[in-house]
Amino acid sequence: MITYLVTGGAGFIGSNYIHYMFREHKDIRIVNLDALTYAGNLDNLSDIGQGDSYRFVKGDICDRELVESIFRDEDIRYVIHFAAESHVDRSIADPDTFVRTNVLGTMNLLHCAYDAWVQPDGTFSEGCRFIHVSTDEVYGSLTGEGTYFYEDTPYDPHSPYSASKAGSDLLVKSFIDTYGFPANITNCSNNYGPYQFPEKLIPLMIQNALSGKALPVYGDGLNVRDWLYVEDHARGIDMVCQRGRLGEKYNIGGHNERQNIKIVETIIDLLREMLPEEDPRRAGVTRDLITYVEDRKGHDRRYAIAPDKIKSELGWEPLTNFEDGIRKTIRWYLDNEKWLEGVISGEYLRFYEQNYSGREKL
Ligand code: NAD
Ligand code: TDX
Repeated sequence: MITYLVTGGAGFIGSNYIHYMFREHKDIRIVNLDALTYAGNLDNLSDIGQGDSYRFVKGDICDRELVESIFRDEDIRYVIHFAAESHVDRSIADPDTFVRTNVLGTMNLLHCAYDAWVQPDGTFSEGCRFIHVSTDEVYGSLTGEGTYFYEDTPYDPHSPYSASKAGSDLLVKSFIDTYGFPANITNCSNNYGPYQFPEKLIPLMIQNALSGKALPVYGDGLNVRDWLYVEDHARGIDMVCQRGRLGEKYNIGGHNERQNIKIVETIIDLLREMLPEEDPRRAGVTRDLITYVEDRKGHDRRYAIAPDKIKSELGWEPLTNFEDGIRKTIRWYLDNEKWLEGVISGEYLRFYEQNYSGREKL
């Protein structure tokens, strides 16, 4: 039985990854360390019981004693590090929390994994590996058509979120370069799918449209993001963990670039198609809900990943195209309205008010 330490496994991508891993692998044990911030939700994993193959630990990745105790008590072979503060708008309002969790938390995990895995001769226990899950936002913003982020594209982060992720990437790189620490960094494009917290574009637009609320589009709505179905990301991480060359960095993305406004229009069209005729909300889901609002500060114009390396070295390819993925996602939110109601807590409503009420309409 191989034991994984997954951090942030109660969040969006982490919980999808845990579901994926239990579906795809037998004889694995997952220890899920998560602080259960506003973004972490044990309902995402309600079908997975504590037992021989799964243990949940509520705690902070910055807590040295706690993380050391996990490495002492468990025979951790792989660390899959998702835990982070992940929302750009929150990082603009409160950068410090991002530095603490994303930079110092990653540093703490690196220390503890190093201590647990290092041998007397300075090499590391056979087969151990640390996967640092990061983002394409570290590369900054693309301008020219047909340009892409490659693994050697220089870092140029603009938001406190992406700067904190860039800092954590560089700390992992420093451990690889200095100590020969067994790690990989993966940089993925925008994910979408089940269990995504409704502060992010796609679930926010689904939730607002269902409630007849305005759909707030930042700026001119022509910013481009490169969307990947979350399960394809989970599979990419798993492939890097099993077969990636140690010390290498892999970009993950499916060449699916879309302007934000097109995403919002697609969601409206699909909700109209998928809501039953007799659902009273259907009539209110129209393009009239689209409201252009003041732009995000430092808003990156375009992201687009070149996934050539992970394709050629590991044979990874996305299996879900956007047309299917967005339908599956909307279906999931329609079928899981209880989940959605459950995560929209007082804290989220306060954030929503702070982020959107001050924005001028354009
Ligand atoms: P999320 O915000 O949905 O989940 C983050 C999880 O981390 C939550 O469960 C939260 O409780 C936990 N967490 C936060 N601070 C913690 C701390 N101090 N200690 C322990 N746990 C803590 O985020 P996500 O969208 O699932 O992203 C996961 C990772 O993937 C992040 O590192 C993010 O940078 C990266 N990433 C996200 C995307 C995307 O589109 N969402 C794309 C590329 C990379
Ligand atoms: O209300 C909104 N209106 C709007 O126009 C929101 C929430 C977003 N947007 C725009 C901003 C972006 O151009 O939509 C685009 C996507 O926004 P987010 O969902 O906030 O994602 P993004 O900022 O691109 O970052 C995401 O992808 C990379 C994740 O949140 C990061 O964690 C990940 O690293």
